[in-house]
Amino acid sequence: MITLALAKGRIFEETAPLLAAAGIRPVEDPESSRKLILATQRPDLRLILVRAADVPTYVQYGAADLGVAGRDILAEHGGQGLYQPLDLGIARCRMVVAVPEGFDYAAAVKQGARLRVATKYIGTAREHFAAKGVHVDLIKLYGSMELAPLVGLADAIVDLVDTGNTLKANRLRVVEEIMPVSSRLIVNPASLKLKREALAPLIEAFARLGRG
Ligand code: PRT
Ligand code: MG
Repeated sequence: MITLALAKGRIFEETAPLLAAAGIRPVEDPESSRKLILATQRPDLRLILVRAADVPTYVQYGAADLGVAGRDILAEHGGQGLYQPLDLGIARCRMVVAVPEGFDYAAAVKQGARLRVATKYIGTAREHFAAKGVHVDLIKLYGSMELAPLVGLADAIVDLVDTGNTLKANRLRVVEEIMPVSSRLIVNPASLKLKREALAPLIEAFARLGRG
């Protein structure tokens, strides 16, 4: 049995066409089903649905043989125990530093001010600001980071931006780009050895269909 870990929402929606092109279709719609293990029309392949941030953990421990995870999630996870053969080029966005429109970020940094930064990407943010020599106190949030500067919780946020509409609607602007983000195929190294015959054609199909 091959187990593929995916997150509902963006990741599933953008992975589904790649799966379909590789001849894999879930037998139920994950968005409406409450099941966490979904059979596919291939008897030797099943999907498990987990939180986006948990995909690397399932693959690292071999509970899933492979998965699809954003570079944002992988950077935060660290990538230990994961083989990352492919950038699938899906679910693209950017990880950025954003501040309220009226906040002079450059001046604050120049003055050596200590900034409060809210984010769910604590590790990545710490590395980014340390490399720039910017002093920060990081505040861990689990979502809706855009709210934090509006209510005085933080001076800045580290978050993902796609169209920029969410930042704009909340009167925030990008001041630094941390990294471009897209989703990658991740594989458990032991699975790759033990199930190579089943996994190799799948990885090759993803390689042909992805746009990395
Ligand atoms: O839902 P859950 O809390 O479990 O996790 P999640 O919200 O992180 O998962 P999900 O499914 O929303 O995102 C999964 C992955 O999609 C992320 O890990 C990224 O790799 C990728 N991705 C691509 C994005 C975006 N684009 C994106 N725009 N993830 C989140 N966003 C957010 C962004 O932070 C902003 O708040 O979408 C909002 C809208 O963006 P704009 O700029 O288009 O307005
Ligand atoms: Mg979400």
